[in-house]
This record gives sequence, structure tokens and C-alpha cells, in this order.
Amino acid sequence: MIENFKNEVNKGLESNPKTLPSKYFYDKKGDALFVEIMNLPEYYLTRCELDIFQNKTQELVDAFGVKPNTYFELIELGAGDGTKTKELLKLLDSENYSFDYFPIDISSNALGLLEQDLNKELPNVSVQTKQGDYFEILATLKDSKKPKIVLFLGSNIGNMTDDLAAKFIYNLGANLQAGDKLLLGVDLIKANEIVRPAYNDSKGITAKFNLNLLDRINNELDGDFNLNHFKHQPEYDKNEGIAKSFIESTIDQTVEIKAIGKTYKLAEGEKIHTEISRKYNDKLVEKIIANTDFNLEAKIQDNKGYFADYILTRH
Ligand code: AVJ
Repeated sequence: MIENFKNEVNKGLESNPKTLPSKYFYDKKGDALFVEIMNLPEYYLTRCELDIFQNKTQELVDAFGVKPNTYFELIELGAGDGTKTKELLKLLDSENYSFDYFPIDISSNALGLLEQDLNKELPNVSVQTKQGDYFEILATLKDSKKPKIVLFLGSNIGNMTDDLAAKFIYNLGANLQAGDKLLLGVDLIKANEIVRPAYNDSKGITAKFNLNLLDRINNELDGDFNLNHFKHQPEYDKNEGIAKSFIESTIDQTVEIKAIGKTYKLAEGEKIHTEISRKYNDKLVEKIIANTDFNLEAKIQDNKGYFADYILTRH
């Protein structure tokens, strides 16, 4: 784990242009900052998808093609606090659908909290938490041969390049059977004026979230990044449809990472690319799933048309 972190940080900082992987945002502090981001007025993504789960719940269930008397497994990749999914669970529960809910997450802490909360609020829903790697767990669930619905919400796929997203979805398909469904939640391409503030909020929480990556390197790899000499630098252009986050060096400087045993030079104005958050449209989604075993079944949007839950069917 720490070896991977070291290798990826070293590789990224030796690249030109420099990069650091966004998956390392999520230490304890990063998790908390992301929760703050989700509550920001500018970060519309979470609210828009919640709007779908609250107000288009029946449409979602219709697109899943499930019937109350036929058992299925509802699997969620990266369940978080389950706020959105709870809306779906409520409807399935009240209409007596027969299913188990399998939230998968790397954080056993998050899973424990979710299970507690659901047992209290929806005592009739069977919750079977699974801690670990998505694909390892899907491989074990595959043996049951039960109809499956997989949820991958929040535009989490957007942190992947389109090539990696296509591979990811292909691999999901390899762990499912014909007729199974994938609900893919994605943020849609829209005007700069709406997307840019979501990644550059007025309270500076996203800046803290981005720069926390340097703090994590300081703490875990004995680095000496001085956060006063770096700034959050986001970019988005709707023609490209990708929000990008950078950390910019505000002076000429050399940083040392003791656990790696190396120093890295940064020029004033030099940027470290830390994240992509891809935005989508129908054409892009169709292109990404073209070489997978999924067909597009339905597209369900929030009332503003900012966000979409695409329902894909495994053929
Ligand atoms: C959790 C990957 C969906 O890309 O919008 C939020 C992460 N980064 N603000 C996103 C994030 C900056 C978020 N995802």
C-alpha cells in the first residue's frame, strides 16, 4: 500500500508535466473535506442526483425491470453514507420487493455507519455490507447467479479517462449475467458558469481538498511541501467537457520527500495535475460502452437536466 503510494508519487513528480493521482485525496481529512464539498451550494452534483432518487424513483425501478416477487441483488459500488440509495430502498421496501442490498466500500468504517443507519431506518431491508475491492467482491457475488442491479453513482466514473472508464465497465459486465443492470450516475456537459464554481467554491473547500494531497505526502511519506507556496488551480471548458484540477507552485522551489529519498524541482507557475472530472453526454456514454457488453436502456435526469442516471443492460 505505502509502496504503491511512494511509487505513484515518484512517477508523477518525475513526469513532465507533473501529475499526482486523485485516488489519494481520500484519507481521513480528505473524506471529511469531500463531505463538506457535497454540502456546498456550488457543488450541484450530489443534490441533482438526490433529486432523481427522490422524485424519479419509480422511473428508476421501472428501468431496472424488476418485479416485486422476483428476488434480485442490489449492489452499490462505493456506498458512502447512502443518502441517495436510501430513497430507492424506501420505495422497494414499501412495495415489498424481494432483494438484498450489498453496499461495497473500501472503508469498513463507512460501511459500519451505513449498516447501523439502515437497520434503524429501514429494519425490513436486508443489508449485507462487503468491505474490499469492487471487482474482488463482484467476483464472489457472481456465483449466486441471481439477477443483479449494480449502482455506481455520483459521477465517480468521471475520475477515469474514457479508455479506463470503458475498461471498468467492460470488467463490470464480465462479472454479471445477461439481463443484469448497471445504473451509471454521471454529470452532464454544461456551461462553464455552472461547472467552474463547483470545482472552485467561494469558501475554498475544494482548494483545501486538492492541497490536502500534499499534506498527505508530508504526513505519510515525510515530505516537506509548504502549502503556502502552492495554490489550487482548476480548469473547465465545455468544449472539452472535462473539469481538471491542478496544484500550482507559486515560487521556484525544491521539495524533498524523505521516504522516497528524492527531491523535486518546481518552477514558479508550474502545475501538478491532480484530477479529471469528466462530464458526459449521450454520445460519449454510447462511445464508452460501445465495446462493452452493455446496451443503453434508459436515461433519467434531474429537474434541471444537470445530471443523468443512465441505466445499462448487460446483454
Ligand atoms: C467524487 C469524483 C465525483 O469529481 O466531482 C469534487 C470529486 N473533486 N470536487 C468529482 C471532487 C473536486 C468528485 N467525485
